[in-house]
Amino acid sequence: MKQLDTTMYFITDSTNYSEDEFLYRVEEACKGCITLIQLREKDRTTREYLALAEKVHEITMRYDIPLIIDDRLDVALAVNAEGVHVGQSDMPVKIARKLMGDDKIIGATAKTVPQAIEAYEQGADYLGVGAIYPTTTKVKTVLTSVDTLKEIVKAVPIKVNAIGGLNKNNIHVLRGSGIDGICAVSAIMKADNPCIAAKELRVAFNELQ
Ligand code: TZP
Ligand code: MG
Repeated sequence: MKQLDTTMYFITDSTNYSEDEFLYRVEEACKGCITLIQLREKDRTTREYLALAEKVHEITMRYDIPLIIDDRLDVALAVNAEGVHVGQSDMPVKIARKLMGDDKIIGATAKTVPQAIEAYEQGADYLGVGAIYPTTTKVKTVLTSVDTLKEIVKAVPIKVNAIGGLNKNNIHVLRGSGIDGICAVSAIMKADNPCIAAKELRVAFNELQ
């Protein structure tokens, strides 16, 4: 049975960190009650991505936190990660599912109800929906309204997470939206203490319920 709790989903960004500092922050976040982690690297060669994924997986396995690899099915399969996340211009969910098998977690980005339904029908386990707020993280995205987020939650039976510019002081807009969890990059990655930041964000999310 695959384990999937998307409540506090930490997405990494190694930009501006030495490898040691990055891995330290990943481990601190793992101690801070995150439930899922995604390695998201945009500027690395395949070999660099692979090497980093192996190191991150070694950490996440110790904390029993499933590791999702952004975009790269080959890297996910090579390191035996627990899943992959695909965007609208990445590998279609249907093909990702065929290549990864039923036991792996497949996440997809959706910004509209039709995209969400398509991803669900093709076999996605969860959706990331956003950006809810403008973000400083390097990403090509547009804003998604909380109303659209709510419509997506109603339209599909799989887990739905909100993403984009979220922190403990602004997630109150998600109250009553029915989401299963939140995704955060900067709020944890750039925090003075990623462990405390992850805990605080999770507490803030739990308070919405
Ligand atoms: N997709 C939509 S917004 C985003 C991604 C990957 C980045 C979110 O980063 P942050 O720092 O939590 O705003
Ligand atoms: Mg992508």
